[in-house]
Amino acid sequence: TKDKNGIEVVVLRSPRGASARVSLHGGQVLSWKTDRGEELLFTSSKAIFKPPAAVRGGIPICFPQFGNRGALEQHGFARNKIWVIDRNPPPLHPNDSDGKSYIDLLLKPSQEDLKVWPHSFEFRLRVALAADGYLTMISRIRNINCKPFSFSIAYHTYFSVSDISEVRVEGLETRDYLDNLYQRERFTEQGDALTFESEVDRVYLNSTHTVAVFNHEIKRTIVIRKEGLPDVVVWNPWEKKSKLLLDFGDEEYKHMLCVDGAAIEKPITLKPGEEWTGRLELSVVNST
Ligand code: TA6
Repeated sequence: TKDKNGIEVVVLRSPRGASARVSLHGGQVLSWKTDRGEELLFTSSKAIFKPPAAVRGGIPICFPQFGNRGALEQHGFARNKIWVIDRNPPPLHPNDSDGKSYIDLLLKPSQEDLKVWPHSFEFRLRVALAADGYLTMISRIRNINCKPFSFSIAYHTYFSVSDISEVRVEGLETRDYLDNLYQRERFTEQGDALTFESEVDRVYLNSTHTVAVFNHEIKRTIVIRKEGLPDVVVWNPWEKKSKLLLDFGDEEYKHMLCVDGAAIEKPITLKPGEEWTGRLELSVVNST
């Protein structure tokens, strides 16, 4: 269906009333709600809905690169492309289908994509909503008989929070991270949980553990589990950077935090015919 902004969206619903809205533009999850109708993802009130460009918020897919190195646009082109519904996807494990409401999307390079990134790939994305409201995103990226290529990828996940000063993130203790505020220099996280008092723009490395985002004020904990995604991006632009973003309100940094399952430090290389799978599962516990 088309939503109020004229964007093609697919609505996933769980039997108990949880829901998710997935846009064909960019394969972007625009909304993920609990069975009580609470919106768990942040979307900027100044978001620009100009299909197929990515919308500020939700979960844009950063592929085939994260960041703005090299010839591609920032975070690659996948989030700015129209995806199609994949009517007969190659089978996934029954756990990824049984009892779930899901959609399969497919992105293949256009002629102009091949000019900037000359690799023939197929990117299959399954977004699935489980009966208990968990959201799962499974990416399967295949090299279609071309020379080996490498890519980095991130599910750029904007979580909605009541107030950033009420948020702490656990599961990244002792991890090394690349700090985008210091020319991607490498540091080691000493503290216990992460708390937020200023701009943060980091890629935590080799974190296979579960990551949890605690928002005390509203008694909500989001649990992030991932496979094939060793890194975790943590980003909050804070006040100064927010003012530089056209599609982001000056005060909105207080109500969002990006914690992204990603594979960035060690790009993934696929030989002809090889396929990579990356899986992200988001769940809410202790919700009010
Ligand atoms: O989260 C890391 C980051 O690269 C930040 O530096 C900031 O640029 C953010 O992504 C948003 O990027 P975007 O291209 O969506 O404005």
